[in-house]
Amino acid sequence: MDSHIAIELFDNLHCKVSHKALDLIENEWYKLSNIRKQNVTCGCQLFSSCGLPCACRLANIEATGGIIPLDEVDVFWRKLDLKPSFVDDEHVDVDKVLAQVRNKIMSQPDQVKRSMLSRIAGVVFPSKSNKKAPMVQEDTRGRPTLKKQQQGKQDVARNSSFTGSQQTKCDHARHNSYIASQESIQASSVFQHRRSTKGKGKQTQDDNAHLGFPLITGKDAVNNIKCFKDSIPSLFYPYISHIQDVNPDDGEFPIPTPNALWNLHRNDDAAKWENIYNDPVDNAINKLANAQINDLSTSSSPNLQKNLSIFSPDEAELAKMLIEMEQGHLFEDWPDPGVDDDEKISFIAQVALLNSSYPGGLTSYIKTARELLADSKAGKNPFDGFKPSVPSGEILTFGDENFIKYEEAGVKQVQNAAFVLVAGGLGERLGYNGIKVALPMETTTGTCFLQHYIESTLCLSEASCKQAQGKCIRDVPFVIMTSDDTHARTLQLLESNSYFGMKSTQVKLLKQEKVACLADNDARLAVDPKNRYRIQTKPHGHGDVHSLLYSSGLLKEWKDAGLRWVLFFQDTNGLLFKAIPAALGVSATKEYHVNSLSVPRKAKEAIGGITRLTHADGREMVINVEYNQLDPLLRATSHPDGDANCETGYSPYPGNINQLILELGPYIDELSKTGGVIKEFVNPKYKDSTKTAFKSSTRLECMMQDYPKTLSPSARVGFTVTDPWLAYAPVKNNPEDAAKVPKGNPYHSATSGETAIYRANSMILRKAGVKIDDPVSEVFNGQEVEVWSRVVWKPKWAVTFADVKSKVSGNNFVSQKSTLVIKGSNVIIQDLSLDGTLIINSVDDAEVKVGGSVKNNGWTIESIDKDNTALPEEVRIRGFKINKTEWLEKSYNKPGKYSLNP
Ligand code: UGB
Repeated sequence: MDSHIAIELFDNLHCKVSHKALDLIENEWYKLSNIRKQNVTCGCQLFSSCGLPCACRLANIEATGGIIPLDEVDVFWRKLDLKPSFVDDEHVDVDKVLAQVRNKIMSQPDQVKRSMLSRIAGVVFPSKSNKKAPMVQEDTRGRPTLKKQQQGKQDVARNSSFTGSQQTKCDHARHNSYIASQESIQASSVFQHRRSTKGKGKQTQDDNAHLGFPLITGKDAVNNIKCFKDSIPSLFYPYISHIQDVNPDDGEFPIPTPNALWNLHRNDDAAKWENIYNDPVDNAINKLANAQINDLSTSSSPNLQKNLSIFSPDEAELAKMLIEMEQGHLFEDWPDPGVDDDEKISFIAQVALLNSSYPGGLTSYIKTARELLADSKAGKNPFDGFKPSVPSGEILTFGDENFIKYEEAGVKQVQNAAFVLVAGGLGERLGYNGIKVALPMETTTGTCFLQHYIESTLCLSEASCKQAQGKCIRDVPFVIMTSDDTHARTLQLLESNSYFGMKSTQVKLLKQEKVACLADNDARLAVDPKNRYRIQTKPHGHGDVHSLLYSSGLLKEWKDAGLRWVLFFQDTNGLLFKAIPAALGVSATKEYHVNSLSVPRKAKEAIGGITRLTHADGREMVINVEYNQLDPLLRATSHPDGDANCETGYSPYPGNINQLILELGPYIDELSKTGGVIKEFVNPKYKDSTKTAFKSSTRLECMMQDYPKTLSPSARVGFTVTDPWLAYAPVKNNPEDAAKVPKGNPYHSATSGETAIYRANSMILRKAGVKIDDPVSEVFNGQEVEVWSRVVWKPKWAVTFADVKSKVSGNNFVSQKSTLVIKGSNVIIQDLSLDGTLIINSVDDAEVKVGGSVKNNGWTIESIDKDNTALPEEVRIRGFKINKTEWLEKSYNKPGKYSLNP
């Protein structure tokens, strides 16, 4: 090929460089026109691999009206044979050729040697090449300045394997043996396009991306896009990297399909890449089929319709479902494909999660929401037609014969029970920054709620085994329901404390998902005010625990293992385990399918009331009526005083403390009918009396104690009332709100939660015969509380009243200012007089008799300022701290019999 002779551009090169070099440059020259037409970039392969001017360099030379300078041709081509050459495709004898090359190089002057060696090194060790891509002037249209682009290109040229400048788009397949590593190809290829967030900014700024072709760059392509855009199915847009007007005479269809485009650019060496390219094409075809189906249903949402191409068939199906459920507003502001695609895909991922985590899916959620919102707007009372009355249940008196009998029966049942802690609530009312189960239950020992719950469960289980003459058949399951707000921190708390002595396999965490918020009475899902690609969500309530237990398969597993009971409890009640054995005994003795643990309730106290509801049509149920519903229900049904105390000083309706004991068999039977779905409610805050708009978005909620609502009248639903001081002292209210609680009603704060533990333990010791001073009254964080002796024991010392009684004998006395901490299972308190602080630690096999007189300055309680940020939050929310002034601490670390008698 000598036609280059006629091209002016080559004038400098005639007779100065080899014919092979001229042929290669001429090829590149012709390639330039294709590159221009197809709006692809050069790739600089000829320059990088052969040291000859590549297409973009030729274009630059031409643009400046010059001719190719001799310096543009590597010295290699100027010194070798200038005769025309032929491409030898036959087998290459590497050793022979290398020997020839070596001889040739050795015969050159030093300067030429260096040049040749550097060229060869550049080919063999491409990453070390110092060849740089040329400057190409472009309209930056908001992209990085030319200087910055140039820097980037140079870096790429240095770092990649002959992929040329960063602009290279479609050259990968043509590079054959010089192709870059697969990772670098993928970084810019269609495969990465959909899920990649990299380069998103660049694409969104590109006009072509705005036309829906994010892979096509350059203003020259705009005309082609405009011409053919409408003839190409929109779902292909994101995958098309260039468009060319193909001449119909070539036998090609004038509108290029992706395959046609591909064929235009492929060569045999690159065939291996074809499969990779085919996948997205096949995908796109599938999507087209899917989009055509969906087009029918998404026609009311043009923005969604345009974007269907970016979704997989399943994702498109979800989007279609939203349209069918009249949620088109969610797509209202969506830009064309190519812009924010990743956000759109994560939006659909969120929809998928909301859909899968709600029994019956989002369709069911929206339908129920519409019904409940309509009822709420119409002012329909969920208790319409029902008359409330005081139910009958088992009322226990701590420490009497009956109580001890039930405790014993309950302990026996523990090894047939599973314990379920609902701890998904963030505790907004408390305003504590950590998770509530990590809060110290009391600050004398600093034991947190979760540790106490786990240790109590283990000890009850051990006691149960002992009762069954050591026949321990299983580890008692312990489930914690968490939420996104609490999950990671709960797991971390468990792991960093070796599960507080429980086997990690015994503990299961079930995470509840939040539900979609509702923006209006039509149940239009609320868009997150901070992110248009997110649906706003809020917690669904503790009622989720039933569907989670059911869907996790745990209930069935437990039933198969022979369990009989499931116990549910809340996150911050330090007294709870004092009532569990007796309440479980009541369940077993009375064969209750549902047993709600309750306490006497002060009228208007913020806990639900257990109520018998009887309908005019004969329906009847014993159910918790939430505190905000009880008063209106009573007033509406011939109780003009509403929620009021009776002669006992308490409301006649026992207070629900959300400690439920369900019998597993009937529970599974019921859940297999309902799937664990609990009747929900909605509580919108309307802007005005027209009830047409909400102050803020609302959502459906459900409560675990509403489980009996769907039970048949034959279900045995009962309750067990215990003394108010024994079983309930939750930590729910922040100091400010607690201080506003009407006098006489419980504060439910960290202050009252801790002091209630000292009171209960002191009262139990009193019942067991220990003389304990009366409490003194003090005010912390604006709350007046009784301060009793700080008596604390580990569950291994006693889990029942019978245990306490068996470990206390003789004449014991504890003064009000005293602290007594018992951390050992075989510690006998006998004839002890304590006026100060005494701490006993002992291993299980050590039997320690503690008596005599202990007197020291002890640990005192000091009032603190809740706003003093120098103190930890855990302390500030109590309003007091413990000053450890003087104490006697004894540890018995080896088995044996010991006596402490100071
Ligand atoms: N909880 C969850 O696990 N997930 C959730 O989505 C919400 C909560 P609150 P609430 O004992 O004084 C209940 O918020 O709901 C957990 C009863 O309904 O402390 O206002 C959360 O982590 C009410 O009848 O209580 O009121 C916590 O462990 C009354 O008995 C538990 O659910 C009241 O408790 C309770 O959540 C009470």
